[in-house]
Amino acid sequence: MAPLVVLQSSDWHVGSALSGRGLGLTEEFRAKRREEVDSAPERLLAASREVRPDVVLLPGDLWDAENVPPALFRRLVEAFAALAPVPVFVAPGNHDFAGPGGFFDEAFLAALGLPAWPGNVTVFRRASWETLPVPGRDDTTVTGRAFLSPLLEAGRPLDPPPARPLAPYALLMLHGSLESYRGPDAPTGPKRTAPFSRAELSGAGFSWAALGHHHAFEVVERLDGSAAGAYSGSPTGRGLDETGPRCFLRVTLDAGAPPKIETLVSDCRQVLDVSLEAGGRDADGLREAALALLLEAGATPGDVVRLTVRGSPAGGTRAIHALTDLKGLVAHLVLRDRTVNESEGRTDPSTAEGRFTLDLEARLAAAPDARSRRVIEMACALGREALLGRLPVPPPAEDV
Ligand SMILES: [Mn+2]
Repeated sequence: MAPLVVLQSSDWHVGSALSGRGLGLTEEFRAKRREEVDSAPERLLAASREVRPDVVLLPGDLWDAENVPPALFRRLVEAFAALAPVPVFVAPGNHDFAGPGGFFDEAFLAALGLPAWPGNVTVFRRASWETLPVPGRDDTTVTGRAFLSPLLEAGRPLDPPPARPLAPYALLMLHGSLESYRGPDAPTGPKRTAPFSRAELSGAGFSWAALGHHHAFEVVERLDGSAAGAYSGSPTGRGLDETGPRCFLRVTLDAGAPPKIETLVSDCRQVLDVSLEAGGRDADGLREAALALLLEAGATPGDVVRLTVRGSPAGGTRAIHALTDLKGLVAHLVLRDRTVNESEGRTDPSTAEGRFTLDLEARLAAAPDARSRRVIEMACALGREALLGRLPVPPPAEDV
């Protein structure tokens, strides 16, 4: 039996606006990054030429919203057609759901004069599990299902699991929330959809599960420690919930051996979110510490970085001003000042500064939400600067 090579990716979210993500991207850079997000189909094609897979698995969220421009859909199907004769399987997720009148609807495509899905692509269009053969591999099947709407699904897709087909290589595609997932985009409460547990996935008995929905690369292990499946994660970092290296997965299945998982770099830059403790440093000290931090985080000139400074710098040192020079080191640097000026008598009620600080700290403690807290923090920092006789410098605009 020949080994089976799978190329896996998901959660491209092409057509993402990339606004309101707390990165304050310039218009020019945002346009560039949007084009990078939208070029996922071409990058998958390039990866496929390197990997030479037997099958490509795409478990959902290829586009971000139903109103994705037709031009982006066209790019997608053109890249898929160029993958031929490699068979491609798509299991629509909650963003690219397979509802009537959408891009998975052949009649809708014909009416709009858009290209049909190429012959090498198989789309799961039903909400119930379905098992299909893999063209050219009579030892392999793919079992999948589709989201038919963007609504969250509370039902457990693997309880009970679909019947494990008899084929030696039985692949599963599942768009949903692994309950133990711990990535930065891990859902809290109701954002969870089609939930399943590690035990349910292991128990379903498939050779490999290609998972979509969560955006960080994460392998799900069986109870014996071998890999049952993985989230490849999104191939392009779009925000602070998609930090670090991004990848496509090459998975090799070989008879009884555990699956071999290799990552292929899928993004030309990364989003990094790092935090610096001011630790009483002056401007030079802060710059030096920030440089060391960026180096340690693996920042490269193409990256998008948010650097938050916390704690207390040396008296009179303004962290943001000290670090502005670093902006040239990466493609986009967001500086966040969360420092507190711990001067003596900071909360001494016999001084104006002390009374002001105590009053604002009381308001801070009673603030109803994160936005109000942030507004009070800024008022406190600027007001104290003014009371100390220093020119208050408003911080750069930020998404609260
Ligand atoms: Mn997604």
